[in-house]
Amino acid sequence: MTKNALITGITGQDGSYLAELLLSKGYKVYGLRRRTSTPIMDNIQHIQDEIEFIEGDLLDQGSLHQAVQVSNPDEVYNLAAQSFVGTSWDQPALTGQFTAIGVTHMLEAVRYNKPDAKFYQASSSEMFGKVQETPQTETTPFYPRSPYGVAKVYGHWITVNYRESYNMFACSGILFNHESPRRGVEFVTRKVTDAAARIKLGLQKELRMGNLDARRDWGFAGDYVEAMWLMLQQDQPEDFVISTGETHTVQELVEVAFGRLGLRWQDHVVIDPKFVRPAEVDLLLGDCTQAKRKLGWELKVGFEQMINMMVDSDFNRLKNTLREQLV
Ligand code: NDP
Ligand code: GDR
Repeated sequence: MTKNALITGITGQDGSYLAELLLSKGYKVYGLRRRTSTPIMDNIQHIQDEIEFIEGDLLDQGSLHQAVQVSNPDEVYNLAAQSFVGTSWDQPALTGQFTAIGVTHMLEAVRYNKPDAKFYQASSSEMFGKVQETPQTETTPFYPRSPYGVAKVYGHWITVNYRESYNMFACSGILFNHESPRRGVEFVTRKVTDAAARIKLGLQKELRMGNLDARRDWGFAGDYVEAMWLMLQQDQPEDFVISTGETHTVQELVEVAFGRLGLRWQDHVVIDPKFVRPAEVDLLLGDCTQAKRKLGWELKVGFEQMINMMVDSDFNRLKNTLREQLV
């Protein structure tokens, strides 16, 4: 029997990979999309005819009730959020509304309209913040360091609370950073791969960056959406850490990206205090032993392979654009 899935955040990086995965498994995919005057559908253009879109917003409870009623989902993936940590200091209250309270709105919509649907919440390694132990596991205490991280802690605990209060199948994936050619250009990996490609093509000279010493555990988004799906195929709801188990500095990321194009990063990277955050998460390194053991989840794409994939994608995209402009 065909399963129905409702994805919030369908236009984002993860939403697009998850939609592809679920469509390949024969799901009927419904995507919650908010109305914008200039819709950006880049990530899902290739599959948009296969998705049933429902207009709605995390802040509009009525639209979420309707989304659940219309889609009648077996599985709900709550990926929508204000997801850029940097912006969360500029718009802390709005980040709280979307990223924290938005989760309660989605849970309420499921509880009232389809309480037996399985619910996935997009929790984050940012919740560990000022880390209390390394590597971080499902039991490591949270100490968020940004309004975004604080909001995600709320989203995480309200999901636990609905599981325990209403016996709902509600769980969270505590996902470490994951990237792809579909990553927004404000995030550090894509900012670097896009800039390296522009510099190589003579479109840009320098790249202004913040803290090069921060360490992150970076994986590939395509691998991570498989973990989301696996979590909802379990008999009992449980939260899992999803990570690579490797950590790299931002400088290493810059070295790999510029190296791919034969560039010396030292000739182009300029440190700009504007990109240094008011409070930093210095080190993230996840231990995903539980996910490997209980979900059978496996990582397929490593750090360097992923950065090279992103550099190649940006380089080819920009080269093609330049070629079209010459014609
Ligand atoms: P993106 O920023 O690429 O996508 C966010 C999505 O949320 C977009 O589709 C956006 O729509 C939508 N959205 C934002 N606000 C609202 C709103 N008020 N109502 C409805 N939709 C809204 O994020 P990712 O795909 O990278 O991440 C997916 C989720 O996973 C997020 O919750 C993120 O916080 C979390 N996460 C991400 C990690 C990562 O490394 N990528 C790691 C851990 C957690 P629009 O296109 O209209 O802006
Ligand atoms: P992060 O991702 O904050 O970890 O959140 P981001 O790529 O923005 O930053 C990673 C690290 O790079 C440092 N950095 C810079 N970051 C940006 N964006 N721009 C710069 O110029 C720059 N220079 C250095 C940052 O200080 C930071 O240490 C991501 C998001 O996807 C969240 O939604 C998700 O929850 C977490 O990953 C896990």
